[in-house]
Amino acid sequence: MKTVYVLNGPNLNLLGTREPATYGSQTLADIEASLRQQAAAMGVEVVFRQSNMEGELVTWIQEAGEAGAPVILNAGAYTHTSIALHDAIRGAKADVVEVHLSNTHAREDFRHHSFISPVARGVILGFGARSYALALHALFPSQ
Ligand code: CA2
Repeated sequence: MKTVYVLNGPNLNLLGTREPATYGSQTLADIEASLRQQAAAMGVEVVFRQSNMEGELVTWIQEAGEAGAPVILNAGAYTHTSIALHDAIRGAKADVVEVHLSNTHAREDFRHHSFISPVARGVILGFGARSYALALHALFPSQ
């Protein structure tokens, strides 16, 4: 069975509790449940994780690369700061789709730069929880 890693960075565990105007009202568990349902219908297994720790995300990207599994990555604020995540994606030759709930380009200047985008296969942002589903369909178009 094909596998996709869905990796979520810092503070995404707070989804659904605050800032619904920016991030929607779904919790991360809601997003996980909906993605699992869609992936199951496509015959794809989901490894879904969240961490507030940069190094843990690095380890998981390496794990996905070793497994040859693509990654849907919402690195949260590390998107805008993390050379370590950039290097992990490059080093692991991980096949990454960068996703964001919000349209980061329509927000503060410091959210306009991504260290992930140059090493990602593609980027999907601004569609709320649907960004994750769109990434899943982008990775597995014929399933
Ligand atoms: O839009 C996205 O998906 C982001 O990756 C979310 C990050 C933000 O730093 C990025 O610039 C864009 C923040 C996730 C934190 O989410 C919260 C949810 C509720 C309350 C507080 C934070």
